[in-house]
Order: sequence, then C-alpha cells, then structure tokens
Amino acid sequence: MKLRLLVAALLFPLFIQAQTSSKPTVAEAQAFMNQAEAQLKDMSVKANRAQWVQENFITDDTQALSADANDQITALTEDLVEQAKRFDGLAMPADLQRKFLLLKLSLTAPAPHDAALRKEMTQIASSLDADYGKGKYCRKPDDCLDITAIEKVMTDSHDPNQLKEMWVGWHKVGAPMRPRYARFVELSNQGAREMGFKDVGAMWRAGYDMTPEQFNAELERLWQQVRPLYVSLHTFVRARLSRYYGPNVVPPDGPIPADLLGNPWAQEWDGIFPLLGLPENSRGYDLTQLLQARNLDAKGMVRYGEAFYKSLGLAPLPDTFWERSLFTKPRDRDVVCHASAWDVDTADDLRVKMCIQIRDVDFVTIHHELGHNFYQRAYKNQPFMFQGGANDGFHEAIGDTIALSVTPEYLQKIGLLDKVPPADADIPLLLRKALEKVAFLPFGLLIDEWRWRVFSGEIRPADYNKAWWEMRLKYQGVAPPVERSEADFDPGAKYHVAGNVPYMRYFLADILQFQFYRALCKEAGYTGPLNRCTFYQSKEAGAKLDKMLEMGQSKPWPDALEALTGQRQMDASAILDYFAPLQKWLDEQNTGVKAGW
Ligand code: X8Z
Ligand code: ZN
Repeated sequence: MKLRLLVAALLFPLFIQAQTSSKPTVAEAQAFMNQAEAQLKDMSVKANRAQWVQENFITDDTQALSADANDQITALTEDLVEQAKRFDGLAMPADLQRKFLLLKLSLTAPAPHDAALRKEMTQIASSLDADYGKGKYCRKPDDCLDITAIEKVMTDSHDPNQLKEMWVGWHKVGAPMRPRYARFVELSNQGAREMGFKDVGAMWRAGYDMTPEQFNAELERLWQQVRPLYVSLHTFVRARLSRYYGPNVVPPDGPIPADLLGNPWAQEWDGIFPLLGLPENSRGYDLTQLLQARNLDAKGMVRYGEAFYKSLGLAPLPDTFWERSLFTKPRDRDVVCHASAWDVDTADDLRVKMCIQIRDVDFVTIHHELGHNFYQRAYKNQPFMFQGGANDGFHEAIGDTIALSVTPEYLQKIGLLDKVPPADADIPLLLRKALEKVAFLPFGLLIDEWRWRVFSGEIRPADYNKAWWEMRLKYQGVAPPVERSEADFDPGAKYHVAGNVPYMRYFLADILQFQFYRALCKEAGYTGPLNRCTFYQSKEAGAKLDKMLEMGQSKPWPDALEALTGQRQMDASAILDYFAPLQKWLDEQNTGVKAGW
C-alpha cells in the first residue's frame, strides 16, 4: 500500500500534491472517529478480560496472554493516532475535537512503533504487575507473608522491631524490578515522543484541560493551601509517637521513621490512632469492632456499600457483579490483591477485585471501589471516547465522597451503631479521619512528582532511590527505617509504580472529595458541622451526583465540577473547613513544640 503511493507520487507529482492539499472534511473525521471507537471498544473488552484473568490467576501463561492483548490494543491505538494526524488543523465541532485529543491520551504506557520494542515494553509492564502481585516476604522458605498479611501486621503491631522487619521484608519486592523499570521508562518515553509528547509524564499531564504549566501551578496552589494542616498533624503525631516509642526511636525534631505509621508506605496513618494518647473510647465507637460484632463477611460489607448508593436513587448493581467479583483472597493461588474496580464490557459487566478484611479501612475502600463502578455505569451510554471520569481525580473521588458520609449518624440509621457519640467526640473522630486524609496529601503528590522527573530524565536510574527518599523527606517528613541504597528500588514496592498507574489522581481526589461532599450535603439540606453530615437517602443529592456522573468525560472537567458544585476551580477550602476544628486543636497541642523536620 505504501509502496504504491510512492510510485504514484513519482509518476504524477502534481496530481498527488493536489490530492494531499485537498482538505479532509468534518464528515470524514466523524466517520473515522466512529470506526475508531468501534474498533477500540471491541479490543478493549478483550484486553480487559485477559487482564482480569491474569490478575486473578497469576501464571506465566496468563501473563503472556495479557501482555499480548495489551500489545494489540497499544498497536491499534497508535495506528489510529497516526492516521488521525491527517485531521490536524481541521476545524471541527468541540466534542469531535475532544475525542481526537482523548484518543491521543488514551494509553498510559505508549509504546514505540517498532513491533519488537512494543512487545518488549508490554511484556515488561505485565511482568512488573505480576511481580508485585506475587510479592511476598518470606521469614523462612515455608513461612511467607503477602502484602495483605503485611498490611495487617503493620497496622496492628506496635513493636518497632517487628515493624522494621516487615517494612524491610516487603521492600525487597522492589529491587529486582529496577532494571526492567528503567527499560520500561526508556521504551514508553520513546512511544510518547513518537506521538508528539516530550515524555510520558508530559503526556499524563496533558489530560487536565489546561497547559502543563497551568496544571503545575494548580498543584502548587492546592498543596500550599493544605500544607499547614499537614505540618500541624505531622508535628502532633511525631510528638506523640516520640512519647510512645521514646526519643531514640522517634527523634522529636526529625523525620518520622516510615515503618512506624501503621502502613507499609506511610501513606495513611489511621493504624496508629491508638498510640496517640487520646482517652480510651474517645470516638465513642470503633467501626472495625462494629463490623466484627455483626459477624459480617466480605460480601455483607459490599452489600452495605451498595445500599448507600441505592439510597441515593441509583439502580442496584447487576447480578453478574455479585457472581464475578473477587471479594476475598483465594487460599490457593496468587492474585493482585490491590483493590480495583472493573468495567469489563463497557456496559454492565461491572466487578471489583479486592482481598477484603473485616475492618474499617476496608469498609472505606469498598465504597471507594463502588464509586468507580457506579461512575462507569452512569456514563455507559456516552460514546466510547467519553467513557471516563471528567478527569482521573474525579473517578477516584466519587467513592470517597460517599465514604465521608459514613458518619456515626449514618451508622445508627443502618442499625450498626446504637448511640451517636456526643459533640465532644468530634476531635477524636476528626483526628482519625485526618490520619487517613490529611496524612495522605503529600504522599499523593510526591509519587508522580518523582515519576514525572524520572520520565523527563531529570532523575536517572542511578539515582532512583536517592531521589525517592529525598522527596519523601521533603514532602512527607518521613525517613527509611534502615539505610537504603541504589541496590534497592523502593518505588517498586508501591503498586502504582509497578503497575504503571498514574498517581496524581489521588492527590486531586483527596481535595475534590471534600468539595463534592460539601456540595452534596448542601443539596441534601444539611446545615450542621460538616464532619457530621451524611447525605444517605437524599434523592436530591443523588440526582445532582448522577447528573455529573452521566457526563463522563464528554466535557472539560470544570463543566462537570460546576454541574455538581457550582464551582469551576478545584478548591481546598472544603477540606480545610472540614478539619478546621481539628487544626485549631492540633495547634493548641503543638504549642511550644518545634514544627517541621
Ligand atoms: O489504589 C487505590 C484504590 C484503587 S484505585 C484502592 N488507592 C490509592 C492507594 O491505595 O495507594 C486509594 C487511595 C490511594
Ligand atoms: Zn480508585
């Protein structure tokens, strides 16, 4: 085909010139896009199935099948992006223009055109994902802990030696990934450049309906808005941990050892609430205990989650959701336990995959995952290219917005809690929430700050770990519990790095969810203190939410934000409002204590 064109060009140069300068029409662009959407939809369903099987049954074969399917969809997408270049510069309706942009941005890992290199890249991606899923810390050959077990120990144990052992044990998972990760960066960068982007990070940043400079400025603005609240929390937590463990273990004026925060990545700190010295039972209840006292199983917890969404007027999940989801960790095989929500056929085949434990944080994660599923179903009638979150932060924020509504008042309404704790339980309740939401902010920011610098070449493979810990120190004020070197690859011990899932979405979601929540509480007619609001059973809130969800990514995200909140800017004032009483309390507690690290 190409050869024929070349001959024609030599024989009839003038004719060819006339042909190529005749502009394609909008009708042609529309027809091209319709066909592209049909092809991509078909192939993405196949790739979804392959990946579902791989993550639920990790073997060499399923890994190869999933890599193959990914290879094919990558090739198809890149081919379509190449063909779409002939419509560059054509004036077309805004929604069609948007589809062309979204087509270009649709791959998280763009690959080189060269088929051998593309295959190499998709195989590396699949092997990194599988390595994480299979990852274990083995104390002895027949005594191994997977990440679900390690997370549990790191939340429950308060023995610094055991915590250090777990932390070091889990972080061994990253080291073997290092050379493959470096190669992955090279190959996917080449793919991004072939598509016209500077590098993969620049391509990821192009998905926010603004220039990369504007996006950076937005991130900085939001971070500066919330940073004082984070520093107040850090200062308080460090002082209390120093009191609990002693100043030799937790120096009162330095960074906090990263293994002592109740979580393998020190990303959410709710596990250490009992160590902070508040009076026994100060919150009035403990959700983990309530769930366990009910003898709830994993499915029962998901049923509660679904019931919340139904109470807003949204339709129940299909039967296949209950038949095909994975709720508990299988005993006899390796699965990727990191929770995820799936939309296998871009219509009704919704699923979650999660190794649920009966505890409060998993209750929140269930609502989080269902938020993805309800969003996916709400936009299923949009054209394929518009089936996505207004931006990826929106997708991550929906379920968390619902989970914020899991208040004592709500738990009482659904019969899980007898008595709503009085107002003086608010500080402990807010503190517990802050350990989840405020502690997360710098972590949410730094993962992709690191990765963007890796993709741009500013951080070289020889400095991967050094830069990682510099950034963890700078943003989070945490330090590794033992010395690290470039023989380690600690970023690989975090799922989203191994699995190549962009992370800035979670930082945005952490801010957006409070903005959504405040708007939905208002819609529900609520006027009390924000942290006690539940919009459970509010059909008004449900209708407002659904209106935004149905839009998918058909419009720039400020339009979606406006539909729900009336605002067109991301705004951290909602998270600050929510935690305002706590910030005041923390600052009182911190009087005379040096802040920062
Ligand atoms: O990965 C997730 C979800 C699936 S999208 C469970 N989260 C981030 C993480 O675990 O690192 C939710 C909060 C942040
Ligand atoms: Zn999510």
